[in-house]
Amino acid sequence: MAKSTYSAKDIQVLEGLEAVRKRPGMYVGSTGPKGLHHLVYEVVDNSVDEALAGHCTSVEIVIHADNAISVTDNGRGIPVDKVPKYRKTGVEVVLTVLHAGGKFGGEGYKVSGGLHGVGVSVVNALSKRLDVEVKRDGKIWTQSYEYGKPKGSLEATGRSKATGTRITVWADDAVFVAVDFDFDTISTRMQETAFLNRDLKITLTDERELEPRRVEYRYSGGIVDFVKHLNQKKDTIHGRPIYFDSTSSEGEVEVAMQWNTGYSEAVLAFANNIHTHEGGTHLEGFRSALTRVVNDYARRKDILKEKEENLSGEDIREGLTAIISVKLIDPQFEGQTKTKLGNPEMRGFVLSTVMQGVAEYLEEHPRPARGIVSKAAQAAKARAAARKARELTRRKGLLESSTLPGKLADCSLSDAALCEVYLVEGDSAGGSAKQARDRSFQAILPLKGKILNVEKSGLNKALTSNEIQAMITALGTSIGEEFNLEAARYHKAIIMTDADVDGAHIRCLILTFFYRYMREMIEAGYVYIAQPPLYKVTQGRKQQYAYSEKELQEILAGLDEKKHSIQRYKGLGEMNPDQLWDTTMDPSTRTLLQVTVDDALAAEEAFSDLMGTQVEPRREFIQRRAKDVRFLDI
Ligand code: 0RA
Repeated sequence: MAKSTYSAKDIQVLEGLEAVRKRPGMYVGSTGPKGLHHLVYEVVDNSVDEALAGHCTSVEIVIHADNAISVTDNGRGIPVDKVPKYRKTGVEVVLTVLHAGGKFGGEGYKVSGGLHGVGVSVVNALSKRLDVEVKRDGKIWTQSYEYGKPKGSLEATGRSKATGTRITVWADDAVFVAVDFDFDTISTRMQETAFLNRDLKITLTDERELEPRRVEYRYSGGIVDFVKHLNQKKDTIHGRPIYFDSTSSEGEVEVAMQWNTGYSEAVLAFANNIHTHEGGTHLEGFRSALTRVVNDYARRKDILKEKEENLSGEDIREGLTAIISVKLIDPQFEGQTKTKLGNPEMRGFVLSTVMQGVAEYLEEHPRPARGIVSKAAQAAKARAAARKARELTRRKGLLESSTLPGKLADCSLSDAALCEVYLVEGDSAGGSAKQARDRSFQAILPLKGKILNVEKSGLNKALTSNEIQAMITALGTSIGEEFNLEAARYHKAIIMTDADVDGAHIRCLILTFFYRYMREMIEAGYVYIAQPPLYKVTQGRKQQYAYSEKELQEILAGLDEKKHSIQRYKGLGEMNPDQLWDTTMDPSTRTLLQVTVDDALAAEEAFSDLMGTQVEPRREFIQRRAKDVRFLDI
């Protein structure tokens, strides 16, 4: 009996690839830059799985001149012999069967089931070409694919004693909005991966420039180095990060933690290298253990008196930077973005590990232990004071929009979705903006000088600032625990500051305020930065505006010989209301930058560079980035 050469399995494979190409967003999130970069992470994750299994020490990523990406590892190499169930080579199964990753050789932890872990076959389906090279069994094996389909069979094309896999992909420009990769985006992510996999060497090379850019990450301290890196520009309470780990039948857990003198909490939880943004059982276990242990210790050492209340978890975590990394065989990812760990067994496992690890540390390091407890006690006092201040201001109606600030020139429409408020630096620019605006939907709130630095001052002090109160009441959402996005009076809050260093500073202060107390405004996409022009070029009666140096050069190149003049706008005040409307406020012609907080890690770094207690990073940062506000658009 002749077997059909075209089996049911083949049809399944083709249908699978078709499904991916029909709905790429379902598999990689989007067809924008985020989805495109997922392709890279997906391929890299497979190499990292080899590292997790203990068979791979190095991953090399190259962005080639034509935007192809290759990922090379020194793992075992994808199996080249036939997998009976599919009557195809292991290579072809991995590259064409959806979710094949764990179907054979499925032992060990895998980055599967989450946002990634959709399998390299998805990458293959979304690539106009993919080349694979495997070194295994003394040979070099190669095969090429187009749009997910093999162009020929896997062939031995050379000899090698080494083992490993190289996958090179050319993303399909008919699927993705654009196929150019961003070095910094990949680099940041690879650094994170390197921190999470102690001693794994990851290199990234960009061959698109004449002078190739290259970074190499390898951390012998693993997540301890990660915590040091996050706290690098902060003043810490104790010398070395606390570290402990544990392995059981449930899996592995590793924790590194260190307090700094700041007010924010940066506890990042990972499961099988995936950043679990939405938290989950491992984070719950960590939090309850920490709260219990620190309170137990404080009571036992009589730092917390009998009549005093327990320290709250929030108070204990103020200024804490920590990484919790768990590895488990069968991770369950839940939540809206599938970044919440669901495995119930992780709660108790992490809890008991953290209880023991932290208790031991506190017992053995009495001096840092006192520092940690007294920091928490201070936080508790500050929080109580802030609550009082808030109650006081609320009683006075200051946080409610029933009494709008006197300086606010409100708009007449009441549908928040249509309304915008300009937060304008200085009374004089505020005056121009008031004259320029379309009062039906544009409100103006002038802010005086430097608003208070909220990172340094803490909530209760921030609340006593008139400028901050004016912003809160105008925006209508209240702040912190009482924040309510639905109460927002405007769906656009547009920060408009001068195009100089002071302007950049004030912009950052306002953004820090949003970041710390109204983060949901940023997440909802309600926060924007206005883009006033830098130059006006006048020739005869014709005026043109330039928003960057490059635009200025382009305008100048287009001018004929006649005399022209260039005016450099240093402040908004130098424009008359008509000019301000035309260049910066007219929705049909203006450009607004939408502020997004996508990468909490980078944002945390940017904000503490700018706003932390150390002065030097701040100066450097402002000098480096004063002209470029796009750094926030991450
Ligand atoms: C299936 C089974 C085995 C390894 C791999 C896949 C594998 C896949 C990729 C993708 C990129 N690099 C990779 N390295 C390995 C186990 C092989 C064995 O048991 O020898």
